[in-house]
Amino acid sequence: MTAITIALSKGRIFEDTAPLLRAAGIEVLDDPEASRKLILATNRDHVRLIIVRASDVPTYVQYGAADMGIAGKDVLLEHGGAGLYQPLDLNIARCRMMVATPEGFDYESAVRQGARLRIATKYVQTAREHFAAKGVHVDLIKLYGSMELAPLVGLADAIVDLVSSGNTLKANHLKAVEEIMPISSRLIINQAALKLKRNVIQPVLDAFSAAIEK
Ligand code: PRT
Ligand code: MG
Repeated sequence: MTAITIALSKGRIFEDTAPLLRAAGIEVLDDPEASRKLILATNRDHVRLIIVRASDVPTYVQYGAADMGIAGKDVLLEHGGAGLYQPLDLNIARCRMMVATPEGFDYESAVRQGARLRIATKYVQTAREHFAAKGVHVDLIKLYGSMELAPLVGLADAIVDLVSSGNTLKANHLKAVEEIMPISSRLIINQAALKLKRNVIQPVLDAFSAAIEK
């Protein structure tokens, strides 16, 4: 039988995907949180998982090193989506892409006055498009993590980051001032693999589609 490789990140995406895989008859045999293995076997001989950084999932699928994968819309917008077929919003790992500032910062009035804002973010493409559409001039500062720190130490006026419970913002005396977009994770498929391995990929796609919470 044609073999397929599915790329996933551990943590919330793996946790939310395991029930969907189960619905497709795929049981993962190792626990990615406990195991140091990067290639995980499943109960189906022809299906294996690879565990990669969330932001690397589209790259593995784009180049066909994985046939399919699951990635957040945040990650897909930064990647650009080249070579990827994105048939399904899985409605998992949901959160919101937000602009956030220190509690005492008057964002509305800074925007109204046409101030130039320094924005720290991991999501430079999304941030650039958002502020360009609003006509706000920004200097974007690329960070790779802990964006919440940037306004606290004078690196930036505001951040663009993902928010789910809001606890991280609150703990750092920041407030969300604008929603950019809701975020969830999508199934992505290598365009060539979809044609060449449709016999294996289509049933997984159908099972996911039937199992997702609308
Ligand atoms: O963690 P790592 O640096 O390896 O990579 P990653 O953060 O890209 O991966 P991971 O596994 O943490 O997230 C994978 C995907 O989950 C992201 O691409 C999003 O699509 C989605 N997701 C859903 C989130 C969140 N919710 C989320 N809350 N990703 C990150 N966060 C972070 C956020 O950046 C902030 O630092 O959680 C913090 C805020 O959480 P609250 O609950 O305090 O608001
Ligand atoms: Mg993370």
